[in-house]
Amino acid sequence: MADRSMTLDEHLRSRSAAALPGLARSVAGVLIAIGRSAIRIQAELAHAALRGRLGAAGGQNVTGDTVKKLDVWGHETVVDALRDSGACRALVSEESAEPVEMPAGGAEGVVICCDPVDGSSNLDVGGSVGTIFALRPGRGQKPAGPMALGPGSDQVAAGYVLYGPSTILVYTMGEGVQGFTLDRDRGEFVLTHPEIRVPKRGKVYGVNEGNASTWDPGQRAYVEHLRTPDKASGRPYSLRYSGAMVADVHRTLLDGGIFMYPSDMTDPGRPKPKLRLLYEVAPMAMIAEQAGGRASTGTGRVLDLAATEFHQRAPILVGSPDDVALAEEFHRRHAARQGA
Ligand code: FDP
Repeated sequence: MADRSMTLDEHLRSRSAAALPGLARSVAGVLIAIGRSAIRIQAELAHAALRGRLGAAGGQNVTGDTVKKLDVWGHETVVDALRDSGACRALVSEESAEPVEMPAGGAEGVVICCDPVDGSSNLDVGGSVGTIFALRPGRGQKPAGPMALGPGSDQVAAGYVLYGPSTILVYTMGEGVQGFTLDRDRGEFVLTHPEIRVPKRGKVYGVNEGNASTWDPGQRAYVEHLRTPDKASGRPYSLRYSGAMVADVHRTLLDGGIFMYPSDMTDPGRPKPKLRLLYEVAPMAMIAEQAGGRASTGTGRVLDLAATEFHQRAPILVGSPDDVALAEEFHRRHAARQGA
């Protein structure tokens, strides 16, 4: 039975002591560092308008997004916390074209892929945002950054922090999914959501429907199916979409249903996905699977997809296992029809 008063640090220390000594200790050290940086980020978000930190920093990041002041600040905050941990060998961040190497991370140090402030279009309107991260073994390599490449099944831990009405840190080390809420008075994350399990099926879908004209026919048919009333099978589903992946995936994990960011298929020969594989898609896929859910590209398991570039993009359909399986079925049927 999980102890609900346990702090994140206590929880991680108890888990890593029982597991592999070297790597597990580094994983715990880096997760503790992420927890510390999250406490700084949530405080800064709360005061950003007062400190003149809202708005654009000027320029675009390597994937072409407009960079906000808080994106830059969040990246630097995460870098500082990871360096201090002494357990991280490299950081692949949305805000840095090349990995940030941290040679002091030690032979057992891990490589982390992170989007420090995800959903940043919500920043200036007081919406929820998040931090997403995934850890892979550094294997003592120099430089360590390339160890972030390869399939998502190489990830040894993943998680996110949701900055909303409360600050919630959810993580997995490959043994289920645990959620912690920040107790702002104590400055500690406390276990509030032990052993999160995603419902087998939900009643809600989340997708940017403004992009519907760019979807392939299978995706369009699936969403049309969800919108079509049928009492017996619980349709229509409700639509919820916040514009921040962390908030949408968190809701999906707790309440069930499906979150989707399919590729733009305007040119069917050149699919254009939006979300980044290493620090958005693959971490959320690991969390979903560890919670009993499913994560698909539409045609295959996300965690089997091998990253060959640091800022590669991929489509994702993630959530309740029955909902994602049905979405895949629609994609399959329409692909077969097109091939016939
Ligand atoms: P944002 O561009 O605001 O950082 O990373 C991408 C992301 O947010 C996700 O958090 C979110 O789910 C998605 O993009 C929103 O994209 P759209 O505005 O295209 O719907």
